[in-house]
Amino acid sequence: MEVKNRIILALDVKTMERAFEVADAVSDYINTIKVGYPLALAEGLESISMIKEEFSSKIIADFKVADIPETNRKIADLTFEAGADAIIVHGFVGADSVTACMESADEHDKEVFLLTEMSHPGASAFLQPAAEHIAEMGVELGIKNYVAPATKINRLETIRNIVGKNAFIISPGVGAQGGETSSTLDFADAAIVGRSIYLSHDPKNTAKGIVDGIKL
Ligand code: 3DU
Repeated sequence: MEVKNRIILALDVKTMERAFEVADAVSDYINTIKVGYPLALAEGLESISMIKEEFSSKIIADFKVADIPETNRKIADLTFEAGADAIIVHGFVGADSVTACMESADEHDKEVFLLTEMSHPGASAFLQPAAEHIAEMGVELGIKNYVAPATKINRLETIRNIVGKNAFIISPGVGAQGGETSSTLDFADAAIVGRSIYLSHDPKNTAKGIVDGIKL
């Protein structure tokens, strides 16, 4: 996936009005938007196509899909039919559940991102011990896209080493959660930034500042 300026906006706002304001403000700098449960539950799945059409952006649906294969398949089908370019899928549920999403993606000519490990402190209890196995499973399944944490650079590096240099890694946790853009981009292809941008007084300049910092 081509991500302009290597930054993805996590648009975790709860109204379409605010989503449009923020997406419009950053549109010179960011062309890839992650829509998750906050916006989709508040405004419906059509929030995906509305943003996509208005800003010609790519949409990654962060639904952290984690169910049995049959249900995963339905979730992925609905998400792709709503216009998402990619969907984020949990790996801990196992190969059959992930494969169901991959089959949906293939049929719709869309993409799957495999979530290996999360960025918050609590993830160290159960997910971290499994993360390397999850990444290995992704490689065995032929998955190209991964999500790995910006808050734990050594873990991000470990996952990069498993999935290889040709894999595409996006990394949440930059800014509000304490991760730094430059060290994240040493190992990830793109950084995901949410609150630092959409809660700032001036989302446009904040996005510009982040992008300018990458170019230094
Ligand atoms: O912390 P921020 O506001 O920059 O947002 C980070 C986004 O990435 C947010 O949508 C969150 O749900 C998502 N995310 C993580 O923060 C950590 C993960 O491991 C996976 C997704």
